[in-house]
Amino acid sequence: MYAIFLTGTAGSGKSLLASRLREWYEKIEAYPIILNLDPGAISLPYEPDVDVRAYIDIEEIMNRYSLGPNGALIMASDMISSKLDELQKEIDELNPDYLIVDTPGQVELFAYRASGLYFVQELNADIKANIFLFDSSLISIPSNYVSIMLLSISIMLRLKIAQINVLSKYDLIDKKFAWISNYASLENELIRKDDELHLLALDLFKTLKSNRISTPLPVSSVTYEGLMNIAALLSRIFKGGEELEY
Ligand SMILES: Nc1nc2c(ncn2[C@@H]2O[C@H](COP(=O)(O)OP(=O)(O)OP(=O)(O)O)[C@@H](O)[C@H]2O)c(=O)[nH]1
Ligand SMILES: [Mg+2]
Repeated sequence: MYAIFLTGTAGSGKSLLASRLREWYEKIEAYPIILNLDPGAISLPYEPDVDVRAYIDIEEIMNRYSLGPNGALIMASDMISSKLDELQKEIDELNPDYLIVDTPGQVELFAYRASGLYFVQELNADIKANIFLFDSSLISIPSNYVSIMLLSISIMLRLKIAQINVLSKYDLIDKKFAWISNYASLENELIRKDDELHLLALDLFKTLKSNRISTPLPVSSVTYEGLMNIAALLSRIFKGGEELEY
């Protein structure tokens, strides 16, 4: 079984992409399942096959510990690792080819606290990969694009598994932002501005480039653009490209 984690800032499109990936793998006649690992999810654009909400109830935590929604979310995220055995048992009984893991909206609660990290490390799967979503709607100028790239590097350094960066909601991008999927034009945009912060952004960008951190893959879960490219990259990570012809 291969595990695919979906991480990214709140509202970046993790849950909808989870459902699109499940559709994709079903289409190629593999057996994918989705694990919803977001205890705070109120409504999801798919029916989860395994659901952490069966074990962690935010409302109950709020009532029992007299917590507000934010405190309860932190506590719920910290409880995820303690439910690994139960979740793993459900997953193993289903015995999928691909496990798609939809993580909590607040990426810091998942990737920067011990519980989420423990879950990623201890989940039993042959190979694990992380898809990090850059939300297109947060990127309007080159320097905030660099700042989101740094967030993705930070997650990569935390989770220490193969990572694919994705530019989500690509259908919403103003196509005049050509620099968004092209390193050479991004560098030109950064050079054209000459205030101090743009110089800092330019320096950081050069570091990313020299470390061969690639530009995020443009993807839309609405038009399905780019979905095949994600699947091809995942296939390369998992099997060295066997499924590329699909
Ligand atoms: N136009 C467009 N909208 C999208 C796309 N992907 C997601 N959305 C919309 O963006 C909103 C958030 O999507 P979700 O999939 O719930 O995002 P999420 O990262 O799971 O959100 P949280 O779990 O709440 O952090 C929803 O209204 C989606 O319909 C996309 O590719 N294009
Ligand atoms: Mg979600």
